[in-house]
Amino acid sequence: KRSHHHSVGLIGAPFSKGQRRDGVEKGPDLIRSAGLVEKLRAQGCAVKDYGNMTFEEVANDEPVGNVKRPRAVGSANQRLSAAVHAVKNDGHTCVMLGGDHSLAIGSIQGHAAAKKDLSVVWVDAHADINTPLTSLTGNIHGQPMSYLIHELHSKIPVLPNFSWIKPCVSAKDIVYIGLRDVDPEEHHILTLLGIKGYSMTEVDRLGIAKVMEETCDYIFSKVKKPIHLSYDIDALDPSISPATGTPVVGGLTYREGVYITEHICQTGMLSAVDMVEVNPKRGRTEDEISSTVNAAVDLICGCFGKRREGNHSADYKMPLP
Ligand code: 6HN
Ligand code: MN
Ligand code: MN
Ligand code: MN
Repeated sequence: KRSHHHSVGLIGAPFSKGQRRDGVEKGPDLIRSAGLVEKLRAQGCAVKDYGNMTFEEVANDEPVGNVKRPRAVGSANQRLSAAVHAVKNDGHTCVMLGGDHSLAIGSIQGHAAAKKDLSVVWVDAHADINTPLTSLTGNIHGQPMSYLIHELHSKIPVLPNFSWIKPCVSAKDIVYIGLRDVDPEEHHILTLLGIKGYSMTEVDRLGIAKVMEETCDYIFSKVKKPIHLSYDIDALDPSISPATGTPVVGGLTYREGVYITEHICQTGMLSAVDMVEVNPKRGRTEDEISSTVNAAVDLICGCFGKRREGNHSADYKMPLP
């Protein structure tokens, strides 16, 4: 069944200025330390690790209106966009380890630069679709989708270091899974644009298998576009992944979270993955941190062929007596 092998290009983006809490910049190294590269290779993937990006300090990064750290977030994402573009041009499925979810701006932009037409599957407790003008917190990790969607372009004010961003995703090519903490302003936007979403209510009603079947029917209804999977670890229930900046009760189980990745893998159309918002400083114990980090590793492994039924390589031969 699984004849193709996956070629993974890994980029670490230790960036945290899309939100207030430090620690989330430790995500890439922690996820690597938990054995991500070794595990992916053991399951038959070719992995090229491009290492961690570095982000320079931006002086005098005063808020613009309500928006915090726009210059740092804008320039970090511009550089990430170029890095993801390069990984895609090298022929890999790109895995971007965050960092906070503002990094989806650069990741999706860079992916779109290489692949033109994308679908986006956004797995998150939050919709991250506030515009700079609707955001109550001013944190850009709650806004990335708004900069990327064609239909919202006229609602986005000019921000310093954001002028390189070109909207690259259509509202009809987005599916949300796991929503349970959506601001009223965001709910208005989702409704106005008719964006497809499976909140935890739909996960409860339909079950995750039906949610994924419908998700893929929806995104593949016209043409099979490459999939950008943007996975916020806070989509999972905080009992599994407590070490994150904005945990919300009532989330996906570990099994539902992994099922999403297994199903997306089976489509053969996965082209880029973000794994974001792992923040060890938000874990109260070592167990809370390791549970969160290990879940992130398992989700990524699920994206690249790991199956719970077990795996074996095509050339395995039983030992003879
Ligand atoms: N995340 N809706 C809230 C805001 O600040 O706009 C929360 C955003 C959370 C963002 O978890 O990636
Ligand atoms: Mn998010
Ligand atoms: Mn979130
Ligand atoms: Mn596969």
